[in-house]
Amino acid sequence: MPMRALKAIDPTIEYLLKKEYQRQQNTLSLIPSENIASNAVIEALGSVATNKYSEGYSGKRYYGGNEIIDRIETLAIERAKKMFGTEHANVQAYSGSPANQAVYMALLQPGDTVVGMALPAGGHLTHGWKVSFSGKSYRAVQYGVDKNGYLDYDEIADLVLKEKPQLVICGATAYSRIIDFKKFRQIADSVGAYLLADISHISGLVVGGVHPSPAPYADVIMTTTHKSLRGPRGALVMARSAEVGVKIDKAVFPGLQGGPHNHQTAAIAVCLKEANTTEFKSYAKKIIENAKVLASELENCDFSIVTGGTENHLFLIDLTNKGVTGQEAEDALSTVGIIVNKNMVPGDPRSPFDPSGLRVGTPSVTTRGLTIKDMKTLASIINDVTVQKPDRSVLKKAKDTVNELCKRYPAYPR
Ligand code: DSN
Repeated sequence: MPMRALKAIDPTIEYLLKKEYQRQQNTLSLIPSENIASNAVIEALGSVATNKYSEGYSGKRYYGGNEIIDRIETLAIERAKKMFGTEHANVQAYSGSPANQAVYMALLQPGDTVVGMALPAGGHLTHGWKVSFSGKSYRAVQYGVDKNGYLDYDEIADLVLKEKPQLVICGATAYSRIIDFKKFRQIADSVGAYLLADISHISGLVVGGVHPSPAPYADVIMTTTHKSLRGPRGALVMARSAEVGVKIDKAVFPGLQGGPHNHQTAAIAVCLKEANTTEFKSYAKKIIENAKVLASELENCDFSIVTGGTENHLFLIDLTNKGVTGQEAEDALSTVGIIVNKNMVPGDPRSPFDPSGLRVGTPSVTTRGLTIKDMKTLASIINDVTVQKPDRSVLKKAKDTVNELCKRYPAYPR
């Protein structure tokens, strides 16, 4: 990706971006929330649409000169509605956390009760965790997972009946099983609550047809656009009814944000077009196949996989029996070019800064083209490296293999 103008003006940033490009080419990301946006998405992101102010919505802006931006935003909205099967879509939220904040603002009053999944159990900061706006400005009650790592729907139903929230949130950042949106709808209905499905992690699987959709059940669906959906950083907030849609739009603008990031909107439109292809469906299927093989190969090497496997793009490894912490494993794997993130496991006695587990996911490597056979190779490397004080020759051999895989499956083919 030549950056001639940048090099002339700011060689330091050009150099650092080149280094980051090389880092991405020369390592494999197994971070489940990361992916590789296409050149088309990146071109839209780097476009002149960034120059334009467009506060408001298509046809009703507070600035002149928005004829073209209106067309871009309308295309993004129409594609999102069609793809996810919703009545309404807002494409302006800057990213997932502000998008969830907009949902709270649209549907709740400060102090209202929200039931969401706890962060250490696999939820998200904005699902009611105490340090985020969602736990500070609302009465947040959290559910977790059972001792085997599964959602316990009966327990969640009891909690909701007891706490009577105005909003129930389902969706996770570290949960490897299918989410039963219909059950969550029934649970929310038991107290007349709204249901928000945060499908940021799995939206690529949902539109790829390999994970059930929350569209028939959730009042609001929120997804970031840069995870399995493989677009630019950004978010979609979609509503089942026009009535809720109006509230969402008001909350995003003028409630929380000013001018939308039009270059981001254009890139979201591009990623939605890319997601509406048979190639994307095949990619979504392969993500899960790769994750299942990687998890079972690791299990064969005596790694303890939370819930014993996966039905989506990710899984958690509890490293306790290996005598290695999440941080140690993350560091060791990083030295051989495999990028993962340390993670808490259910009931983790350790701190989030050095937890007992790793979170592993396959969207990024699947985009690069890695296959089931390569998952076996990766499992073998992870097994060799995730030990106390790995031998130098082991590390070198692992790094050579990762280098070879990176060359065979470039993030950005030249
Ligand atoms: N930070 C994201 C993740 O890694 O899952 C969630 O927003």
